[in-house]
Amino acid sequence: MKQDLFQAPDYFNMDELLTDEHKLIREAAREWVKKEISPIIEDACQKAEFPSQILPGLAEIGAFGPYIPVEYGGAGLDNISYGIIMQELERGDSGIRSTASVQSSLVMYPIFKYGNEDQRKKYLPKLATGELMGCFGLTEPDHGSNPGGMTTNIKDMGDHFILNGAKMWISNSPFADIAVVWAKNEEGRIKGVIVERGMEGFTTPETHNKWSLRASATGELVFDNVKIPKENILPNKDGLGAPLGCLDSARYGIAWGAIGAAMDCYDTALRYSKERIQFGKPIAAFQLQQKKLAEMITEITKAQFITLRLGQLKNEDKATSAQISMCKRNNVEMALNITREARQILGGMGITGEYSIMRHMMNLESVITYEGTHDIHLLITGLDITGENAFK
Ligand code: TGC
Ligand code: FAD
Repeated sequence: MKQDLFQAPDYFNMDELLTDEHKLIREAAREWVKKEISPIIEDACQKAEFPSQILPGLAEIGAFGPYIPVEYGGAGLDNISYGIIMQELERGDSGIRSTASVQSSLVMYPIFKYGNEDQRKKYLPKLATGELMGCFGLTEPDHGSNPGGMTTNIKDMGDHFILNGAKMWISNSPFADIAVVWAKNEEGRIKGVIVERGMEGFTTPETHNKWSLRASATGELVFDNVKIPKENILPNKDGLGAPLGCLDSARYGIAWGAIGAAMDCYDTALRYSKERIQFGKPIAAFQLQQKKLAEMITEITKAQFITLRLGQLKNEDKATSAQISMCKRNNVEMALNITREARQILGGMGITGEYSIMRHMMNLESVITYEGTHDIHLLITGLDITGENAFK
C-alpha cells in the first residue's frame, strides 16, 4: 500500500464558508482515515472482509450519530458537520461511510425521532459508542424501489407481536446487534420494529460474491415467527413516510460522501499525471489529460457548493426531500464519472489495487443504486417540478 498523500481540492475557497468547528471535525476525520483506513482498506476489499476493528475509532471521531443530542450519547453537531464526516470517510472507502451512515441515519435517527424515551435511553448511548451496532431493513426480494409493496408483517397477539417475512441487501446485517425493520400490521400500515439478535426465528445470512462494497458486510434479515415484545415497536410515526424520512437523512450524507470519493480520485490522477512521463514530458502537459482534470475539478466544485447549500437548508430545517434527491443523484453520478476518467489517466496502473480508483469505481456502482436508484431520484425531481407522478 502506497503512502496516503491525499490533499483535498478547494478551488473556490469553500473553507472560508465553514466554521472553525467544521474544520476541526474534518481534520480529525481526515487524519483518522489516513492512519486507520488507508493502510488496511485495500486488503479488506481484496479479502471481502469488513474490518470490524475500526468500530471504536469510528465512534471516537463522532461518526455514529453526529447530530444526535449529547444527552443520548450523540455529538450534538449540525448537519454540515455530519456531511463533512461522511465526505472524509467515503474519501477512504464507501463501505466505511456506509457503516457509519446506516448506524447514524437509519438506526439512531429513527429511534431518536420515532421512538419513546425508554427506547432512546436503552439504545442510543450504546449505538453512539459502537457497543451496539445496527442495521435497517426496508428492501425485500420483491420490493426494492417500491418499498410500499412490502409483505413483511406483524400480527398483534395481545401481549406481543409475531413478525414474519424477509429483507435483503441489508448493510451491516451479518454483524448487527439490532435491526430497525419496517413491517405492515394487520391494517396494512407500515410500522418500525426493533429486532434484537438472539430473538428466536431471526437470522441474518451474509450475501457473498459482491464486486462492490467488498469491505462492507451485506446480508439478509429473515423472520420466522419472531416474537416481538410490544415495547420494541417505534410508537411515534408510522406509514411509508417513516422509513422515507430516515432515507432523507442518509441520502444527504451520501451526497457529501460521494464528493469524498471523487476528491480522492481527482487528487490521485492529478499527482500521477505530473509524475508519469511519456513522449519526454509529464502526461499532465497533454491537452487531453488536462481536459479530463479540468472537468473533474469543475464538477467537484459545483457539487461542493450545492451540497454545502443543502447542509445550510437542512440546518434551518428547510431542505426538501426533492432537493436531497437531486443532490444525491448529481453527486454520485459526478463521482462515478470521475472514477472512470481518473482510471484512464493512470493507464494500466489504474486497474491495480496500488491505487484507490478502481475500488471507488466499483463501490459507487452500489451507491448509485442504494438509497434510491439514479432513475428513481430523477423521477422524484420530475414529480417535484411537473406535479406529475411517473412512478406508477
Ligand atoms: P408515496 O406515495 O410518494 O409516499 C408515501 C408516503 O411517504 C411520504 N414521503 C416521504 N416522507 C419523507 N421523506 C421522503 N423522502 C418521502 N417521500 C415520500 C409521502 O408524503 C407519503 O406520505 P403519506 O403521509 O401521504 O402516506 O410513495 P410511493 O409508494 O409512490 O414511492 C415513492 C418512491 C418511489 C419515491 C419511494 O418509495 C422511494 O424513494 N423508493 C426508493 C426506495 C429506497 O430508496 N430504498 C432504500 C432502502 S435503504 C438503503 O438502500 C440503505 S443503503 C445504506 C448504506 O449502506 O449506506
Ligand atoms: P429494482 O427496484 O428492481 O430496480 C431495477 C431497475 O428498475 C432500476 O434501474 C430502477 O431504477 C428501475 N425502476 C424501478 N422502478 C421504476 C420506475 N417506477 N420507473 C422507472 N424505472 C424504475 N436496502 C435496505 O433496506 N437496507 C440496506 O441497508 C441496504 N443496503 C444495501 C447495500 C447494497 C450493497 C445494495 C446493492 C443495496 C442495498 N439496499 C439496502 C437495497 C437498495 O436500496 C435497493 O437495491 C434499491 O432501492 C433498488 O432496489 P432493487 O435492487 O430491488 O432494484
